[in-house]
Amino acid sequence: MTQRTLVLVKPDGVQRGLTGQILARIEAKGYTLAQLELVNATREILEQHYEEHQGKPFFEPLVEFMLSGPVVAAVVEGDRVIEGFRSLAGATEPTTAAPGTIRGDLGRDWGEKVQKNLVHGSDSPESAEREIGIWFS
Ligand code: D4T
Repeated sequence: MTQRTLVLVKPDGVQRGLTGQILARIEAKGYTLAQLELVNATREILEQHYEEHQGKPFFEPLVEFMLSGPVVAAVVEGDRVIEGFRSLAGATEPTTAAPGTIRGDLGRDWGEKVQKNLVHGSDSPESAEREIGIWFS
C-alpha cells in the first residue's frame, strides 16, 4: 500500500535557499508531492509535533529554532516513503550524516544548542498520520 509521510524543510533550509534542492531530491527519487505549504509554525503546533522531546535539554532551543522563520510542510507519497525519505535525509547530526544525503551534503554543525538539520521526516506510519493532522488540519 502506498505510504505517506510528513516532510518539513526546517527554517535553516528555507533561510539558506535550499527548499528547491531538497524538494528536487524528493522528486528525483520518484516520490510524489501530494500537499505543499509554506507555514509559520506556532508554539502550539511545535509542542504537539515534538511532544516526545518535551523536557529534554534541546527541546526549548528546538522550538525557538523552528519558530525562527517559515517552514515548508509537505505530504510526500510513495511505496515505503517513510523509510526512503529518512534514508535520503541522513542521520540526525549533519556532521556525521553520510555524504549523498540531504543532511550530509547540505548541513553542518553551527555550534548551537540545537542541531539545525534542514529536514524532518516522520518515523512510522502512526507518526506520519499524527503529524499530517497537526500540520494540515
Ligand atoms: P526529525 O524529528 O527532525 O526528523 O529528526 P530526527 O528524527 O533525525 O531526530 P529526533 O526526532 O531525534 O530529534 C528532533 C530534532 O531535535 C534536534 N536534536 C535532536 C537536537 O538538537 N539535539 C539532539 O540531541 C537530538 C537527539 C534535531 C532534530
